[in-house]
Amino acid sequence: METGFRISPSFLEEQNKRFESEANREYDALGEALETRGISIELLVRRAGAFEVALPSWAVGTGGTRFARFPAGGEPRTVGEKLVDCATVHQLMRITPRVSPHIPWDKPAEPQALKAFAESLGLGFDAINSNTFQDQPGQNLSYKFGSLTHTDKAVRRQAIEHNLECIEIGKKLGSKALTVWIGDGSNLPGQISFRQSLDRYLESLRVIVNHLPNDWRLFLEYKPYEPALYATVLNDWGTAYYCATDLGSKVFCLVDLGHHLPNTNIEMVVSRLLQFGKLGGFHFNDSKYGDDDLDAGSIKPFQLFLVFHELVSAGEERRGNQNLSYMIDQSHNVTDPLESLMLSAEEIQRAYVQALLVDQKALAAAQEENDAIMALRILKEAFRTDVTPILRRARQNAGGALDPILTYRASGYRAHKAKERPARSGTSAGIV
Ligand code: AFD
Ligand code: MN
Ligand code: MN
Repeated sequence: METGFRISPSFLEEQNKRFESEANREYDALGEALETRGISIELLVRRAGAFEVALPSWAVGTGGTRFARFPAGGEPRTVGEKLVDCATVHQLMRITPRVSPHIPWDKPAEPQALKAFAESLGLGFDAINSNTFQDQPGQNLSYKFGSLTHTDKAVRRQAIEHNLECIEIGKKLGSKALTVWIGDGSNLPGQISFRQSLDRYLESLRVIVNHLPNDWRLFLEYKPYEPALYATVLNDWGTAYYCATDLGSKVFCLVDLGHHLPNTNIEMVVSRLLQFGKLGGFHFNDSKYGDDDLDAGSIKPFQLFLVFHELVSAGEERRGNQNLSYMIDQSHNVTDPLESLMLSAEEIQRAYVQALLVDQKALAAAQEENDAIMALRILKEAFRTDVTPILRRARQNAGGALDPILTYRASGYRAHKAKERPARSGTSAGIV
């Protein structure tokens, strides 16, 4: 597999020189300000540097709505090209070392070769995503009326087999988790039996869980509506929690921030799932109205901060195999997807570092004393702190870019890719 154009390390270094003196000045000023608050900036730089979030393979192509898709030039046409784009994001950001693949969109002809190619780019694979919400060319039975919960056992069997195939591919790629999101549900009242469809869901999932390797986890991704616009089978966190509990110790709930009805208190959902030991991970994005898949932190940065505050205050923010899985899930309709991914990864890391600034002891005392104003003030003080110098320094220490977006633009990466990757008709990238 060819990489084509890559940003050279010397170019990156040269670019960093442009931003260095200002970055240093701002870092020193913040260091001093934090010191007076009794906080060590070096410690925060280390924790920021240890933060990781996975990239979704489907988000490096231009997304679309159900009306249209307006692809820009240089879109990746193969899974190899998607990996090269992800590697470029990681090269500049240094916090996105894994890619979450989607089958069959990323189905590799030779999984081992793909794994080796990813490794040569400094990447690994995160949770593998199955897809039974579309029909694929040559597929025997249709998912028009459901997949894992279909009334016809043969359709359920086909959907189960697909998930088992995903596990097999994932094993070869080095994944440790399977994420299952289904489009099953109903568009009209009376169309499905709520009770029987959920029973069938559990019955199908049980077969998949039985095939899960011991060191794997399975994430149940819930969503209130779309494509089923009256009711989905796995509609909310409560149902997901019930199912994850029923399905045993390897099964967890996945919180996609956009999969909640407007005004849902998502940080509280996160806290509950964490408290019950059933929070598996996240799909980060932002939302104004529904499953908008907008860039993380673009609409409700305070909410993102409060989510991380719940994780940090519970001491559960660690990321890794047995801990939480952090993944981005976005659709970039009008931006260069790589720029959106870089900015989003930074916003997620920012929310995490801001949450680390919360004075936990003072907050606990304010809660104990029922001092609501002081409690809010403590949270706001952390949220208001501009931690950009910390994020920059962490990237710089790891060999990344001080200003990823400007460095990316200056490199001409997109123009190079537009030449290397002439658009193919029928290229489908980025649902969602
Ligand atoms: C769909 C769903 C969901 C899922 C993604 C990838 O809304 O967010 O994670 O597809 O399977 O967009
Ligand atoms: Mn999602
Ligand atoms: Mn979604």
